[in-house]
Amino acid sequence: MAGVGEGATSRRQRPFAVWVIAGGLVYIALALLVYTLPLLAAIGLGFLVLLTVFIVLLLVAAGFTLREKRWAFVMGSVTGIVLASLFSLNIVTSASNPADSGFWFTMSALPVLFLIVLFSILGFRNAKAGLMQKRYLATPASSGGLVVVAVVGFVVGSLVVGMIGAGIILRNSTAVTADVEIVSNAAAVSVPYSPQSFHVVVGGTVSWVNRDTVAHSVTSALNSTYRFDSGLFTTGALRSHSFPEAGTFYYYCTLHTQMLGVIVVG
Ligand SMILES: [Cu+2]
Repeated sequence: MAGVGEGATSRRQRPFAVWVIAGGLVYIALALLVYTLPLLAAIGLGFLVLLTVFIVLLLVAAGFTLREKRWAFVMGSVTGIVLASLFSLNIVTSASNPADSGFWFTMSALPVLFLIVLFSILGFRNAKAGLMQKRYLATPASSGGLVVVAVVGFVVGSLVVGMIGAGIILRNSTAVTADVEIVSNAAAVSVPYSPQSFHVVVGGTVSWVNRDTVAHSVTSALNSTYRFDSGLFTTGALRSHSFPEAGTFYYYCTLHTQMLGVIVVG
């Protein structure tokens, strides 16, 4: 029973820094789950396993961070940084477009990761002497608390501005017309590029507009003798390509390889 009493005492005395790190890690784990759940139908089993591994690693690191284990400080930061680098392509396209479904995730998870790494480095360096010895790690009424408030303020601000921007982008994008539309929820439907087959004369230009809330590409099929690649483009964005020779050209999306379309030239 002595152990229970001890636990209650140490919980009350836990330094502010470990709450910031553990809270941040739990936030990223939950946000990752919420962000990827609607995409589950479109992603493969391998990705699902990877996702589960990351969520478990984040939660384990959070738990042991609360116990002020030095290795947990390292584990949490490294897991977060590896996760960010794996998603770097999505992060760039999501952050550039508030109408992208990943915008909220990127704009909240990245600043939170910054806090995790910052407090983990400081926590690791001060773990031997004890985190309570440094005021900025021990209590929110310190420079450490100010940094957290500033970052949370930045996140809330960018999400509010993003919501306003997303409304404007979505309203404007309905006015944009193109030959082929990338439809809403494209990664999960049977006809992602509509019309799936588009006919154009030799030398003609085909345009695509993205009406989905995630980035996609228009990229020639791997076995195609004629290569073209739009690169990733997000909600409301337009891409076009001219076809100088006759033929049947299949294309797909580099992010969602099951998305297929075809251009018939001639
Ligand atoms: Cu795609």
